Amino acid sequence: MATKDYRLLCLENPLLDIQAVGDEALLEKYGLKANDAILAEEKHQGIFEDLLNNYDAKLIAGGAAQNTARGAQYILPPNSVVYLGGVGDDKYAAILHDAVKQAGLRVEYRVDPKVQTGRCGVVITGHNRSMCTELGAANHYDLEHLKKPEVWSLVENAEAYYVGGYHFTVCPPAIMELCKQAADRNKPFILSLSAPFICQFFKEPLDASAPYWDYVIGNETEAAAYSESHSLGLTDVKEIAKALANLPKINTQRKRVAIITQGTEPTIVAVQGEDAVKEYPVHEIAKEQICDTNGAGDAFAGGFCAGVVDGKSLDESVHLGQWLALLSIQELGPSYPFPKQTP
Ligand code: 26A
Repeated sequence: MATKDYRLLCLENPLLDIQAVGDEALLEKYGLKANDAILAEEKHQGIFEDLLNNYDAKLIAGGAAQNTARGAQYILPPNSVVYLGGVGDDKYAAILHDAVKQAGLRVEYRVDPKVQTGRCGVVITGHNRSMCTELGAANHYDLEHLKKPEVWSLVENAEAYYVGGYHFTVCPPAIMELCKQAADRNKPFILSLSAPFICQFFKEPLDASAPYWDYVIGNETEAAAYSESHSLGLTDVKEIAKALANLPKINTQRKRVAIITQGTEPTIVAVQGEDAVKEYPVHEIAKEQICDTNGAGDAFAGGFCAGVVDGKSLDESVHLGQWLALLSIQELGPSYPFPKQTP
C-alpha cells in the first residue's frame, strides 16, 4: 500500500566535507583532538586549503543530519524524507544537490547567495575523525524560511522530526517550532546530541528542547559531556542513559527513549520509567573492511529513524541503525553503498 510522502522531516546544517587522511603533525598544527567536532576559529582558517592542497582531500556531501536524512531515505520507500538547512549558491552547494538527488532525498534549502556553503574539514587518523566546521550559509538558516508556506506545509505533513543538535548553534527557535509541532500532534521528535561542545556550550537551548525529546541519540563522549555539564555526577553510560530517559517530558503519551552508541561496544537503550537498561552488541567486522568512521553515528541515526517512521519495534529500529552504520563505515566518509543493499 502506498503511504504518505515525506513522513520524516530533518533539520540542521548542510555542509560539504573536505576529508583526508591526516597525521599527528596536521592535528597538532591546528590544535585538533584526534576524535572531536568543533567550530572553526581564526587559527583553523587554513585547514581547508591545506587538506585540499597537501593531503589529497576528497569533497563529500556531509552535514550530520543531512547524512542521517540520506540514510533514512536509503531504507524507506521513495519520497519519504525531506531535509531543511541553509546553503550558498556555489559549486559546493551543487555537489550537495547532486548527492541528495542520487540519494532520493528531497531538500528545501534556504539559499543565501552572499555566503559560502558551509565546509567541514575532516582529518582521518586511524579509526578517529577530527572535524572542524565553518558553517557559512548554514549559519543563516532562519525561522522565516521554516515558516514559508511551502516549507511549513511539509512540517505539518510530516509524521516524525529529526533534529541534529548541531543546529543549536544556528537557529534554536526553528528547533522549538518542530518540538511543539511534534508534542501538539503526538508525533515523535528525535534529537541527536551531536557533539560534546553542544552539551557544554549550548546547554540553554538544548535544555529548552529537552522536554520535547521522544528519542535522544548520542554517543559515549556526548553522554559524558551531558552528565558533566548538567552536574549529574554520573560516569556510567547506562546511568546517564537512564537519566536522559527520565528527564521531565511534555508529551506524556510517549515514553522517552535514550540511545547511546559506543563505537564497537554495545549500544545502550534506556526507556523512561523502566529500570532495566538494554544492551545491543554491534555486529563485528574485520578491521580491514573499515574505510573510515566519519558519519557512523549519523548512519546509525538514519537507520534508527527509518525504523521509527516505519512503525518498527525499538529492537528492530536499533538493529536497523547498527546495520546502516556498518554499511557506512565501509564507504568513504558519510556515504552508503550503491547499488542499494537491503536490511
Ligand atoms: C555546527 N557543526 C560543528 C556541525 C558539524 C557537522 N554537521 C553540522 N554541524 N560538524 C561536523 N558535522 C558533520 O558531521 C558529519 C559526521 O558526523 C560533518 O559534515 C560530517 O559529515
